[in-house]
Amino acid sequence: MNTPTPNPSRQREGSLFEINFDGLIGPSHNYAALSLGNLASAKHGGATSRPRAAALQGLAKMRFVRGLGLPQGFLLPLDRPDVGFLRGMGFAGTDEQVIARAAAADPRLFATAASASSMWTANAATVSPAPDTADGRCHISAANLSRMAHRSIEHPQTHAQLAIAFADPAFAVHPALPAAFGDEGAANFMRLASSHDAPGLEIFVYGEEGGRFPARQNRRASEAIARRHGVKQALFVAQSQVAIDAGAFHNDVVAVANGNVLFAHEQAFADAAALKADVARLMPDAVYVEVPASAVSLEDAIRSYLFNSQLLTLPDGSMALVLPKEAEETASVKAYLDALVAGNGPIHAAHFVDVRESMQNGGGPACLRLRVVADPARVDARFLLDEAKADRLERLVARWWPEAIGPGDMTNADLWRDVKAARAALLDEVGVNL
Ligand code: SUG
Repeated sequence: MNTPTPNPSRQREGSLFEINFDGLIGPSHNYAALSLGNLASAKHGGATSRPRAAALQGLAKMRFVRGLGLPQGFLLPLDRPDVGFLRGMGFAGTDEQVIARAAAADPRLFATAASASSMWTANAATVSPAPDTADGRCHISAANLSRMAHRSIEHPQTHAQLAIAFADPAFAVHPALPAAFGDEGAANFMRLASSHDAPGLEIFVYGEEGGRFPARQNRRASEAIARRHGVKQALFVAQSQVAIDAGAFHNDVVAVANGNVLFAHEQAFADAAALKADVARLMPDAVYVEVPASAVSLEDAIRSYLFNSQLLTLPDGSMALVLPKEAEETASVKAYLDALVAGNGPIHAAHFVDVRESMQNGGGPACLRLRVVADPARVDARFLLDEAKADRLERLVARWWPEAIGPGDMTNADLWRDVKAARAALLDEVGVNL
């Protein structure tokens, strides 16, 4: 990865920017095959993870995006294993006893409590930027992630963290919706706007039950979020069953939007023609870049995570994709991208980053970030990244994060003691009490 020189002088003060808040990958990162319908997670269940390498890969990606001249933030990993959850499931004793007892008695339940899944901050919340909302505030709703047990326990801590990072009155931070209505946050949400600080068209993408895998996003949840955020222009769009059945457990596996561009696979939506017509009507300057199945099959798109890329507007106004290495290594996708950036379309560059540790659990570059359109001066500065902080975080990870976690380590009490100590060191470094 070549890191371009940052150019912070291009950032004007007092205006709105898109800030990517990446999940700092937690020390408990492991492969437990917890996500039905997520093919990468199923495939790597029981493999040995490398938490230290994972977190360093994530930090390298943050540095890279910052190096493109864009502001960069991060969110902290949640406290794992979640002892409170295990106590609720009937395990008692000291924290260490709860962990040891749960790990021995019910390995899958324990893995549920130990997952580092909060790294995928695209699922942390849905964000409606201020220009889109009736009261002119940026509304942020923590996602309940209720369709997967290990993810459903994230939202109380996530909400608490978002309330700290976005405490300024420019933001309204809401708790998660009731669990009956599955909500996956920004992974099932797209925004089109002429520029980040212009009023946008918010597109909420839901799934319908009845297929091979669970549909995680419920239409009523999408409608509730749009209502509570006071979104002025919203569309509600169904994912195609073919895509969910092929492993597109979130919409952001088959589509991504940025600025006035919607980049999507031909088979992403149940009724792409209707979506195109609505977008053209509501946002005449929108550009719909559709990738035909004849160029990239749904299978190749999902395996390579072509669409789980960050589509970014750079300070010079051009657009670039930040994609996983797997996209470069998939012949059909590489050929498509070469032609795309060479053409006259709106996307001018493709950069490839190594986030393999996250990819093996089904999380690409776009899963690892939550986009918040905001004035950086209104965000709690502890959650913003600069070079010096990135250096310190890398040193901390290198010192404290476990090198590897294999299936045999899950009952190792020393490992979990180290994992808790690693997060405590991080919180101490960042100065956040969570
Ligand atoms: O929810 N994987 C995550 C991946 C989330 C990707 N996010 C977006 N597409 N925005 C999930 O399925 C796997 C954990 C395990 O199996 O150990 C996991 O939770």
